Amino acid sequence: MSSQNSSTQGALLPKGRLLITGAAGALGRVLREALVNDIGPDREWTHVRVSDRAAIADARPQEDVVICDLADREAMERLLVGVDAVVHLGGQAVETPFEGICEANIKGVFNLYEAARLSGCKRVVMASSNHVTGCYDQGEFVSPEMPARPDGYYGVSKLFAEGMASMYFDRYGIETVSLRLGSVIPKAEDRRGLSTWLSYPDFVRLTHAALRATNVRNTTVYGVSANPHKWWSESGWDKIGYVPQDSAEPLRAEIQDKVFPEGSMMAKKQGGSFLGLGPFPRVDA
Ligand code: 15L
Repeated sequence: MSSQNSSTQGALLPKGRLLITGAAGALGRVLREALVNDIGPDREWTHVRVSDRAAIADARPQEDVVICDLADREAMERLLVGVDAVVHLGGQAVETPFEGICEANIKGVFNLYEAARLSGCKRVVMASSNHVTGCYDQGEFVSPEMPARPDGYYGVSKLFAEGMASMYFDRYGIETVSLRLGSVIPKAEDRRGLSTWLSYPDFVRLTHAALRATNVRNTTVYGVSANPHKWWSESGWDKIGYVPQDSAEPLRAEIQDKVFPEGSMMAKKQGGSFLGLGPFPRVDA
């Protein structure tokens, strides 16, 4: 899905109340750590609510913790009350049987946007994924304007999220920056990662940019570090002001031979290991 109905990069959003879903997960923890000094009456965020289905063991005094299941519509409506902007990191993060994806990533995203509409929330930063285009061949250069080619139910669910972002902007004016994240891990681990790696600091830069830019309308960008052999376009980066500073390339000698078996879908397609998952046996109720 191409969703570049975005326009200019702008100044910072006004101070406000931020919600981070998926706050107990790896990306949630990285983002919360980076934001810790930005919370307070005179800071960028006057109030930060952190939410997850799991307990948030390391919550800080300035974080308002709410345990919430994305699939619970009423709970989501309560969660969004008083929120100006959301970073949506919650949901299923890997390829699984459809049932799990459906609850967390389909119903969950519906609940998120409906709750945002009802509460008057103005901005969503959506953790989308490179798996929206995971069936392009490795080495092919892909931009957000090109047709989606999801590599599994997870990728399809992220495409659904991007569709919801588009519809909720066009109909209700809620702005979204969808981040088609690459491999957000401490360091690149294999040859694919030389193209797909997004460092933790660049993930924080990207998320900050997506939160702060004004007049983003509905924009989709790839989230990747400045890897010289990345497969994804920088389209939209200038609009939100994202400038990556890290690169996986220094690890090339160490990891370039770590690859899936030649000829396998996992070696051929951009989605890598996700192409090795499924079809799944039927899950009976
Ligand atoms: C993702 O979107 C997933 O959440 C993560 O588990 C990784 O698979 C990553 O993409 C990737 O493509 O490396």
